[in-house]
Amino acid sequence: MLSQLLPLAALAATASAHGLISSPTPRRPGDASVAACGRSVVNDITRDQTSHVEGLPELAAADAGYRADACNLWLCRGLQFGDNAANVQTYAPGQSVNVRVTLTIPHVGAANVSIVDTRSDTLVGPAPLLVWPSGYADERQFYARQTPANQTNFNVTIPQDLGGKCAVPGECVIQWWWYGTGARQTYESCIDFIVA
Ligand SMILES: *[C@@H]1O[C@H](CO)[C@@H](O)[C@H](O)[C@H]1NC(C)=O
Ligand SMILES: *[C@@H]1O[C@H](CO)[C@@H](O)[C@H](O)[C@H]1NC(C)=O
Ligand SMILES: *[C@@H]1O[C@H](CO)[C@@H](O)[C@H](O)[C@H]1NC(C)=O
Ligand SMILES: [Cu+2]
Repeated sequence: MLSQLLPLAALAATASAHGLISSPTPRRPGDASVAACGRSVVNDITRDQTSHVEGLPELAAADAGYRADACNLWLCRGLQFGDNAANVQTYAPGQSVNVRVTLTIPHVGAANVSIVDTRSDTLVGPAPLLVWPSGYADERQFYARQTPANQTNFNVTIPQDLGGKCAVPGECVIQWWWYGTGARQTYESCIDFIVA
């Protein structure tokens, strides 16, 4: 992984960076996100696409453009489907999907990958697709270049039964979620998809 090859000086230059899905293309900010979350939040995410959620609610609350009914910062950091309609993946039930994550600064903690109903912010399917209850992005492993490869390159299996959900673009995302326990920072990155 590129970031693991960077010298420490280069890491220091990106000190606010932490993690993001790198493949498939994750949700990105745009005009629809500005309309829902306000420009302050979108500027913050644009400056550092890998940064955490904490701090965004305060930015949003102080921004007249923030619409609490349209922007849930705890789901995909508030990023909206409207900016990402060109990046909807189509998967079949039972399909194995390869996901790559870029970790640039570690904070050991818990992580998971889930299918989420974007309207209700609830889990879709029988269980999260993957769970790391602890030990994700461990600083000691990271700086020794020993982060287990399966933390940043893994396959998830689309469940056979999603209860009829995820047929319409924007309805569901695959969300990668990571919480650095000591740092108290939450990272979220989302893939738009439908099942067909
Ligand atoms: C999984 O992710 C959700 C957010 O989508 C979070 O609230 C939950 O605590 C996580 N569970 C674990 C076991 O990490
Ligand atoms: C990930 O890789 C580690 C070894 O680096 C292994 O111990 C662990 O079982 C693997 N986890 C999964 C979910 O494949
Ligand atoms: C993901 O699945 C593909 C296709 O089955 C396989 O070649 C690859 O090794 C898998 N990757 C991981 C990280 O398990
Ligand atoms: Cu941090």
